[in-house]
Amino acid sequence: MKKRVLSGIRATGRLHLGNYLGAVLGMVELQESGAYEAYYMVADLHTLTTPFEPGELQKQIREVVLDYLAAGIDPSKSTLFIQSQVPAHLDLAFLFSTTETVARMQHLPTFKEKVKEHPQDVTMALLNYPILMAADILAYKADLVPVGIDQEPHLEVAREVARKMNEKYNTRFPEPQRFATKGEYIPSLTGEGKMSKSVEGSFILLTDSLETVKERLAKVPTDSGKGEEVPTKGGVAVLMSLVEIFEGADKKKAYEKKYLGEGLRYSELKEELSKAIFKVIKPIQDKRRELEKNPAFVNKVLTEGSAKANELTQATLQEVKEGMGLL
Ligand code: AQP
Repeated sequence: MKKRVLSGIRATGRLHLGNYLGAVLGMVELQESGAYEAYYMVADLHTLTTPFEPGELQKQIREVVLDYLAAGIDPSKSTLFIQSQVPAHLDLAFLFSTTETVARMQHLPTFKEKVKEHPQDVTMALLNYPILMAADILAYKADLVPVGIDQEPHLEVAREVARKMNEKYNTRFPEPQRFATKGEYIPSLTGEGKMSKSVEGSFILLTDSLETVKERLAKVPTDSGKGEEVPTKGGVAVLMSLVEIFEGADKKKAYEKKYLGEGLRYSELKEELSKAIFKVIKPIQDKRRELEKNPAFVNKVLTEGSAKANELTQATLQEVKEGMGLL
């Protein structure tokens, strides 16, 4: 039997370079390896853990589905589905929540960050986010989870839940590991924190035009372009890491040499970098336009995906309920 892979992205907006490099590229790599059974979802239930607009949700779910398919998720090789259409995720989340304490969840760095961002909206759903994520992964008995490094504390919780369930209730869950990509942490264009859908000015979207990419990079804060040490923080460091990813390590070294020598002209760097980024996202945009013309195909992919996901996860739910004495 093939090992399984599970990953998901919240329906909080269109995907950005961080989502693509940190998660989707890994998802595609594992799909293409042929060595795994891959399950990829739009995490619409996770979207409800921070403030959301009900009237916008269906549109946002669709945006993520289109971005996934356009960026290389191939429904003939991977199972693509919407999380809320697979109810075992919620059943398992409740059952798993009996293994973890409130204090353990409150101490997670991801929880603390969200509390700072949304102090008026610290809901039970937010506190329970890592348990729902453990349910997402363990429902499929997934061994590998292609996600960015920001998700590592949540994976630790998933492993903990797996261990406790196995010890207490005789289930057979593997301890899932993160599958890391080269772009496991893409910094925000503001120079502080990570690139994030919900932080305006932090991201470049996969659907951005060349002009928009240029406008976004133009706003990255820089300095005089000359100094004794190349900055390792802030806007200049962000530009350097994007140069390395999109134009290669040699190009980055050449810019660093200029910074330490005659001086670096950011207008030139940003112009070249914009073009290099757009070269990568343009084919994704072309494919997305084709998919937008074919909603029947997209609907069929999702219907078939949730049917397959439901079948598998109902078997896991049965095992857990039996182990816990509910059946
Ligand atoms: N900056 C990033 N660098 C690398 N990977 C990233 N991911 C997110 N940001 C970066 C990875 O993308 C996947 C989807 O994340 P998510 O939408 O489920 O939640 P998130 O991490 O909270 O993503 P955002 O963009 O920051 O969304 P909002 O603003 O809505 O919270 C995950 O694998 C994540 O690691």
